[in-house]
Amino acid sequence: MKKPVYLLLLSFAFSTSQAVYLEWNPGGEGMIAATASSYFTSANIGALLPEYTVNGAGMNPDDTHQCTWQPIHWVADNGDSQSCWIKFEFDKAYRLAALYVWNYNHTFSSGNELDRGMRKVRITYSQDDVNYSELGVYEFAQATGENNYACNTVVDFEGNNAKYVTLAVVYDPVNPMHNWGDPSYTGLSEIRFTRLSDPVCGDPGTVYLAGDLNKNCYIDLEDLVLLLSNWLKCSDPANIECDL
Ligand SMILES: [Ca+2]
Ligand SMILES: [Ca+2]
Repeated sequence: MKKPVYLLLLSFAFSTSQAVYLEWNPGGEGMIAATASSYFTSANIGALLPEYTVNGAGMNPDDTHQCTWQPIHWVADNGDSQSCWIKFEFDKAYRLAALYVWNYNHTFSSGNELDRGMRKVRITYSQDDVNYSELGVYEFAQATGENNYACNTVVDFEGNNAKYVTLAVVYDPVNPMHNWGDPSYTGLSEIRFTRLSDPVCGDPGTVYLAGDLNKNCYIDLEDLVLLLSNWLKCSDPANIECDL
């Protein structure tokens, strides 16, 4: 006897969290502060502040960075090159997805200062600015010196919760790798963070209750109808006639 078949249009359009750019937005939502161990003040263009790495200064519309000598980069002060750090603060803790880096990218007619770029960098993060966890030590690629320099270092933040993130050079006097070779200065042109959107059903790690047949994180009539639509059917490979 043919079993009755129950039909219902069920939604299987699952979504997952998306990476969202955390904009520079002091006083609002997103990144609200950038501080550093020090900054250099140029006689002709003024202070090279840490916020120039996050406020879009020097960024082209196509998300590349310029190489001109303008207040568009951060440079640690002379004497702080081997111990410098830069710290970023958000308005609240976010599940960070990735860090995008545009290293120090200054060129001029007779040469460049690309060797000022941060190289060996310890990345730590915190929710209270007191207790920090280490994400790891990474090598930041050297900038290209082009006026349309595209991001060439991406660090996976693995969804860790952070309100503060610090990038600190790692100095080894025997084999200095804290920057790309400049003996006096270390700098950075731009960074960006992305965060994961708020958790949604379907994200990796989602817990599904027994009976949540359509895996939408609710047990309701849709699951019951799905169950009934297969009532007394079978898929026993040892009994191909069982569904008749
Ligand atoms: Ca910049
Ligand atoms: Ca369900």
